[in-house]
Amino acid sequence: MLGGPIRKCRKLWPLLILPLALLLIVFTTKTYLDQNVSPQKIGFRSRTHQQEEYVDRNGIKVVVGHYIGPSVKKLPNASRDMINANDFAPVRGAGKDGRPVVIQPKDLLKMQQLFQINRFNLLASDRIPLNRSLPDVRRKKCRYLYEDYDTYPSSSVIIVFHNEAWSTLFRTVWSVINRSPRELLKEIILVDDASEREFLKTPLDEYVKSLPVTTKVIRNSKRVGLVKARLQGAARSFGEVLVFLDAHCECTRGWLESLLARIKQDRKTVVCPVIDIINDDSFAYVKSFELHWGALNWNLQFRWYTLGGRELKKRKMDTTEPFFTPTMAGGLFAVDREYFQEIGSYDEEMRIWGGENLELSFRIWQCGGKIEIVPCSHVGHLFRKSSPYTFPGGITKTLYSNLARVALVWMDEWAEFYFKFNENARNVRADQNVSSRLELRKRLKCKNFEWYLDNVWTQHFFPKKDRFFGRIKNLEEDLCLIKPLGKLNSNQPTGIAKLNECLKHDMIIEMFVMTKEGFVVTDDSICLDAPEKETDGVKTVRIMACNWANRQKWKYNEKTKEFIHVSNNLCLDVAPSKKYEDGLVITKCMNTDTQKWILEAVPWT
Ligand SMILES: *[C@@H]1O[C@H](CO)[C@@H](O)[C@H](O)[C@H]1NC(C)=O
Ligand SMILES: *[C@@H]1O[C@H](CO)[C@@H](O)[C@H](O)[C@H]1NC(C)=O
Ligand SMILES: *[C@@H]1O[C@H](CO)[C@@H](O)[C@H](O)[C@H]1NC(C)=O
Ligand SMILES: [Mn+2]
Repeated sequence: MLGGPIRKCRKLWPLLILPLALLLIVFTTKTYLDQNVSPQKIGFRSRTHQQEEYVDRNGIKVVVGHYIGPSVKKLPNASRDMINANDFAPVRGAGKDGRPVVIQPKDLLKMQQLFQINRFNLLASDRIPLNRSLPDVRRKKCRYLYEDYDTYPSSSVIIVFHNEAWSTLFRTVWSVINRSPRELLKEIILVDDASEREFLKTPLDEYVKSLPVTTKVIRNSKRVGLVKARLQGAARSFGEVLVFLDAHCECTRGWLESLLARIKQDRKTVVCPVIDIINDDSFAYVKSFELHWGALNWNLQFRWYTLGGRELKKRKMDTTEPFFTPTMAGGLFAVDREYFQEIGSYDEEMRIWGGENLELSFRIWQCGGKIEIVPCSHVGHLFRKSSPYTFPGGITKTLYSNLARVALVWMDEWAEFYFKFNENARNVRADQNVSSRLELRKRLKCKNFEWYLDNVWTQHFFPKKDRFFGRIKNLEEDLCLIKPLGKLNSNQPTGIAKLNECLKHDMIIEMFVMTKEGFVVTDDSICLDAPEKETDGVKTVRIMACNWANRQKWKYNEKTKEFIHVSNNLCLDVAPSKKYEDGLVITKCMNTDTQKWILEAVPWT
């Protein structure tokens, strides 16, 4: 009697497990979403694994001026001896002409151990000679543009280092020595921000004496941070132009002349080279993409964005002409020494690292200067997936204090917008005394942030009085448009445009701007996009990097509540399946309820 039902149960239990498993998946996914959705976490926690440098949609690795936290991977630790050893042992021809270095399988464990010291392939670096050759990556015309360089201002190259590897540090130095006209290079200044490694102490002092260019070494016994260390270097310099470089760069031919030429023309222009990529695994030198400019996202993280419209056309006209950029990455730039002092050098209250590049960028533009990228100047920078540096005082407090200062001094109403969505910054806001920097702003008669947005960063996606900011809600479904979470390590997630429960609190992932031109943009320059031409079947709406083309233009009809894709004259709608996992489409306008949208404005000032 009992046998029957039990056996039946046995047959049934896989059927029971399945829904349970599904439930579990749904639950964990939801928890994951919830965790990532709170505002302070969007700014930081959810990005813990994000890289200091990332690979963009074009497969190009770019700098992000933002600390990301320690490496995720657990590797065998390097011993104390390994950390203090200088195992630089060049192999003839290794890395020649910027080629990659290949490590034999027998050395892989050692390679992994050494990797964590600086978070790059130290074993590979230590095999490449200090004066390795690099390809001339400039456009041909660049070679003849700067032949009268003997009339250019002289320069001091300032390099701050903290526990840098010997080979990367001195390859930087040698690339400067080998590829700068001696007349233009007054000196090199190495500023040690309290390094602990033995070989960076006396051995470095001794080695520097043998260099063919005057090289000063400034020491700090306590960590002072990037800003103070650079200011120490600037204070001891004699060149007419200050050139700041990171301690893991390699300069290519013509890098310096083209920077100095622009400063000679206009001393209020701060110039940056095109930053190429030194691969952190192979040390290959890779030319990077030029049609980018530097800006920032809603969390005040430095970002490279692709150009479009007028700016792109202007740049394509003469590819050797310097072009302007709203912000600079901060690691590599040149500035007239006196002009740097006139505009207030750096905010000395900024600690360790982070935010100083934005502060300087806003200040230069708002106070009458310019920032430009010089396409004839190419410098390779070693990009890492994680930062090896320690942060005395705590990363969160340090970084957000710096960023709060940027917002409080330069961003006017947009500071409130930043604090609204960024709890970490909000928490340290009251601790900031920015009175001396505000005085500086007044003394220099600087323009306001609105001017900066309107005139410098014309493709910005911040809210403004003349554009909508808030949620985009579907009337029928009572759901909100959401920015795809995307993969970690990618700052420009793309995907099918989808709806999500409207969140009770104002969260960045549900916030959109609609510009006067009709672009529907969210943080990180991501736009609502649909195919421009007639395609067969369903036209899926995507969320992807803004390209400022017609396919990303929309029109909202207040009366009918329709959201119209301009070039197709079709209406934004939920997928025919009506399952919101299937995302949004554009279809023939029929004024059905699923085609009705509410723009729910969210106050931001
Ligand atoms: C590696 O170092 C970390 C911190 O210094 C320590 O916590 C960990 O136990 C070490 N791991 C090994 C395998 O020695
Ligand atoms: C590179 O440096 C080594 C010594 O460090 C020297 O022997 C060699 O001649 C240099 N090569 C060039 C091309 O300068
Ligand atoms: C802020 O700093 C200035 C000097 O830069 C000082 O005069 C002022 O008293 C400080 N304010 C507060 C509230 O500490
Ligand atoms: Mn760097």
